[in-house]
Amino acid sequence: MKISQEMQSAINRQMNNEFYSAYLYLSMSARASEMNMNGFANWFEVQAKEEFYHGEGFMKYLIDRGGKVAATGIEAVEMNWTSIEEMYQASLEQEQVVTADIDAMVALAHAEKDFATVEFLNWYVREQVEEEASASEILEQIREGDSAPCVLFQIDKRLSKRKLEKPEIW
Ligand code: OFO
Repeated sequence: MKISQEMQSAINRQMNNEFYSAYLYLSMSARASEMNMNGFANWFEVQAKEEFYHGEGFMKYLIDRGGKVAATGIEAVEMNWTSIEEMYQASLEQEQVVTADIDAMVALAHAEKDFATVEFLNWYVREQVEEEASASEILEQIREGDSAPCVLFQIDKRLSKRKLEKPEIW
């Protein structure tokens, strides 16, 4: 079964959204580096690379289904965060938007009886649980420490150890 035009548009939109997430996290990595918070910068950089794989996953799936990839412009990032806390708040908000978008795609796939796409999207549904949980966990830790420098430095040290693991999406 060939993918529908509506699903093709939704996948292209979501591919763009994932690449925007990559751009967003890379921008946060730059800001964190400017603040000499190199552990946070590492975490955001790894996150940006993961997002690239998420976007690429949509692209490859669309090709496998005989669809046409549309690489439209990626939105500019408003880099006006003044603290690490604001960056994690913005991360959490972005992940909540992505979760809602993926959920809407799953609903569309069910309505179209496109079970291959349902199966494909299930990976992203599970991934979003993790994405929201990790952003909110770090945000809470920062808030519990009341953004005190010693707490921030401890978290920074821990996050410097995050390494990229290429996800097996499809
Ligand atoms: Fe791709 O999960 Fe974050 O945005």
